[in-house]
Amino acid sequence: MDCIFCKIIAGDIPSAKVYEDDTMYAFRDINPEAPCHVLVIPKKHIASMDEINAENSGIVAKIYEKIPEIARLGGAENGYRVIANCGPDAGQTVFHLHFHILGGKTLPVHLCNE
Ligand code: DGP
Repeated sequence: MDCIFCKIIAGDIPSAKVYEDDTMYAFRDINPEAPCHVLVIPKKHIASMDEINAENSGIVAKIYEKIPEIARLGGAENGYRVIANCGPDAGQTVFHLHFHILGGKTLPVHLCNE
């Protein structure tokens, strides 16, 4: 499958790993927008939030259970924000479900740029 994040999971594209288990892989974003900018992805290919269903939502639950630990491993000691962009209006550029964890500084309070 021609998916850049599947290639990262397979080790075909190098990445800065923060955490890994049987279900998920977490690594540093190539264009960090904060001192801690980690992406958490399921090892199973799920294209976006739109593809979450009763069959695969357990994977998402496991990711959310692990996010506090991954955030701390990534360097967010004083809070963090979790973002999942879905579709063109949200600016999703990689169509493999991913959760951005941002922290390590005081983040702007607004939820979008306008
Ligand atoms: P989104 O806009 O939510 O689809 O964000 C995709 C993110 O993926 C973006 O912040 C940059 C990151 N990214 C894209 N390609 C690579 C890559 O090859 N390596 C790493 N570490 N991050 C990547």
